[in-house]
Amino acid sequence: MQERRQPRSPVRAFLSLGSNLGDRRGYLAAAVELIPDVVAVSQLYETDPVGGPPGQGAYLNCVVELRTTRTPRELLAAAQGAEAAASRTRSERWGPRTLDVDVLLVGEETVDDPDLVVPHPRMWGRGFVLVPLADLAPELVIGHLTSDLARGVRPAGAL
Ligand code: A4P
Ligand code: MG
Repeated sequence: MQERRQPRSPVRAFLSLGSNLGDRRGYLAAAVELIPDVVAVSQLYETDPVGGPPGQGAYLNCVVELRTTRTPRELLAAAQGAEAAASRTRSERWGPRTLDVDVLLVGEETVDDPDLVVPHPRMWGRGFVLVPLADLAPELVIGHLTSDLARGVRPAGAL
């Protein structure tokens, strides 16, 4: 008999989006259209770059919420599809980019593979992730979002 996959129950998932090159708002808006199962979008925030080469421009960041049955790996593929559609080229780590989409959380699932780690290992120490995440799921950031992290994250209106 053919093996069947257990149907997955829908869970809340969160992806973070960032852009600091070109038409930043346009890249974020196009990505939100491409990412499947989006049910909510945070406010936009203009944020000081964390890491990377000196002199790069400020980012626009937001977080999207999904209600989804997709696996973390399917969501990584969707994230990378959205990056490719924004003509992102990978040059240097944390360098300027038209679009970066990271998988933050997929329900309670954990993944620890070389090319995919969920929850995103750096999310809890980053204001540019936690401030927009707090718009959608304040209960998740309690105990993580300090005033130090929120510094350098400025409201930039709705998408
Ligand atoms: N990867 C592993 N886990 C994940 C995950 N949960 N979601 C792998 C997405 N990707 C994941 O990413 C490198 C590899 O991470 C991918 O091939 C994927 O298989 P990348 O997007 O190619 O490179 P990167 O983004 O330059 O590196 P990295 O380490 O992912 O950087 P981060 O942590 O994403 O940080 N400052 C501000 N203000 N705003 C920003 O948005 N973003 C970054 C990037 C740095 N500084 C920033 C911002
Ligand atoms: Mg990334």
